Amino acid sequence: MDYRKTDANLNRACEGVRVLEDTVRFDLNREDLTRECRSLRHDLRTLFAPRMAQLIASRDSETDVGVPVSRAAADDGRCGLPSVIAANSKRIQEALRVLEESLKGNGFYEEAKKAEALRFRSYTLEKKVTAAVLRRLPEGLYGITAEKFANGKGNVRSVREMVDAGIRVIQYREKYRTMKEKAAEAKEIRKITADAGVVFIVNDHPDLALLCEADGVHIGQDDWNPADVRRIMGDTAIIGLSTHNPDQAQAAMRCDIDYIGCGPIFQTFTKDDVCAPVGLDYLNYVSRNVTLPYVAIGGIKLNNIDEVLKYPVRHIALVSEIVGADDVKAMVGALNEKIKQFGRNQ
Ligand code: 3NM
Repeated sequence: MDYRKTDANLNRACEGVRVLEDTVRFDLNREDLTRECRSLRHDLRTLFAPRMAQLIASRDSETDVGVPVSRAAADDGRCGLPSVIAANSKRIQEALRVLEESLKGNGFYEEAKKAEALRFRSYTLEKKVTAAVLRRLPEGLYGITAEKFANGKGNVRSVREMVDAGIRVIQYREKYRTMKEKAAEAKEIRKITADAGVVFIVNDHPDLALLCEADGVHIGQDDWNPADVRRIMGDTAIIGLSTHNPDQAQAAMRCDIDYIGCGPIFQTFTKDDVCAPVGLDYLNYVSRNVTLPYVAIGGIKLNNIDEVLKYPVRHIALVSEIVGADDVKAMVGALNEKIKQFGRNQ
């Protein structure tokens, strides 16, 4: 048995799984996926547990000719969680293939088959973790277009200003334009957001979201069925659903969606068919009872955001206050300052 090679690849595979595990655990708060990663790591260690003494004894990192080669290699320029997950999944799979071949080459066919099964598990895990990462809503301010309240500015210009001001998620919401006009705007907004690495969500229209390759769709209670939207959009799209009371929040948790809207917190004149404000009571309920990410929305302004930030909210949408600001950058800066004061990530 080539213990030194086996030891290196066992460590490589386990380290790769750890990167996935800590991403789903600390970045995504996903207990189910944390459990799956842990179980894969555990089964891998168990497979080699009887040989642990020989593996450790064979270790000789100081004379490894691969160390200077790897040190001299250029940085691969990896950036963002999806590429970290992709790179580490490859690391796991490659290491498992080497382990499998080593076992086979030394006549341990049964164990080689187990290593192969672990490699197949890691393919599925990669798919699940990648989907979870892609479906994560960035924390902080959530920007939404509303041309009617943007002081004569078009939606595209509003988006450019919001993105330049550092907002990490933009929703295209436009009730007063034709589908043709919406398609043209959405495509332009996709380009701006993609260039800036900003998440782009389309309100109401899964077809439009697919057309312009948006990251997700936001729907209201009377729009599409969330399960139908999932079927249309696929496993890696973000789906958000507006909710206005505890029953809707509970129902939302049984759906395959990624966040809920929680509002209107205060009175708003931005949405035509909106219900009466549900106030901070509903936000309080959601913060204590809902396991999905939630976006506080409706009538939130610079002068009342403190009230909202007293709750453990991580996503806040302000429509008219941002798109209608004379200086969007200054407004976003002031709002982010408040968010920072309350110790929340931006
Ligand atoms: N959804 P403003 S309230 C788009 O309660 C939207 O689901 C709401 O605009 C909900 O920040 C709303 O200008 C409009 O009050 C929010």
